[in-house]
Amino acid sequence: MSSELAERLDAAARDGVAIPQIVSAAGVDPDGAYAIQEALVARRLARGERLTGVKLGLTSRAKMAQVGVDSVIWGRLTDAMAVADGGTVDTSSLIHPRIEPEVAFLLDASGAAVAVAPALEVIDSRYADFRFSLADVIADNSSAAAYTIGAWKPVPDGLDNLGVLLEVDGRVAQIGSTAAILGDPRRALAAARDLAGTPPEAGWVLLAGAATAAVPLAKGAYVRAVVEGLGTVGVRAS
Ligand code: OOG
Ligand code: MG
Repeated sequence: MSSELAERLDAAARDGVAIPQIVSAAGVDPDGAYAIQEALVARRLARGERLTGVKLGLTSRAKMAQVGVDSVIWGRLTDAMAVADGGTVDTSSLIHPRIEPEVAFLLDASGAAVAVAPALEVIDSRYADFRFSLADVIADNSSAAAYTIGAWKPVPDGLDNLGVLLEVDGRVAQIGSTAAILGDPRRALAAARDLAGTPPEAGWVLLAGAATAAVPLAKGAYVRAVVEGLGTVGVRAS
């Protein structure tokens, strides 16, 4: 069953066509959903993609409230999802993309952070109306679609209360603080170890989760995130 559900989620992502909440409908629990996620990402790896890291999701109350799911989740990142800072993300095959400001860590082989950067994540639920239960979103690789990382910097002492700004076409869309991310985004390092368990590879990225609610990403928009002290990161949607 898990390979059939993975195949349907994969097809939804490739075709850009939303599907119903097939995972919760099948009575799958969160552990079963992670097995589906693994099978889903294995399909991408079989097509030649390479793992580049891990994302955490729903690490802030703003995000939990936005999607109505209140557990921290994780997903897998691949090279096909990476978009250069200042580059263009192709949204033509996405269903209803949203974008959110994040903090990213660069990991060493022990899972420790060697650098930090401001980041943007594009999420795109494969479920109709962006509605899902916990098991659905886990199986859907935690809505991962694309990500952009700004310039890496050494990890400063205080990361726990930095201002976060999300701008769309030069207008403020969201404001928040890194405190929204598990109280301190550095907690994402332990959370990733506990949740994902998979030993990281040196050079992997960890997305700590969005500091604010996500906003819709329209074709043509230029989106920029600013994290106080860490700098800025931007991406255009085509
Ligand atoms: C789930 C993914 C959440 C985050 O940063 O909180 C996430 C979703 O909102 O669809 O990536
Ligand atoms: Mg995110």
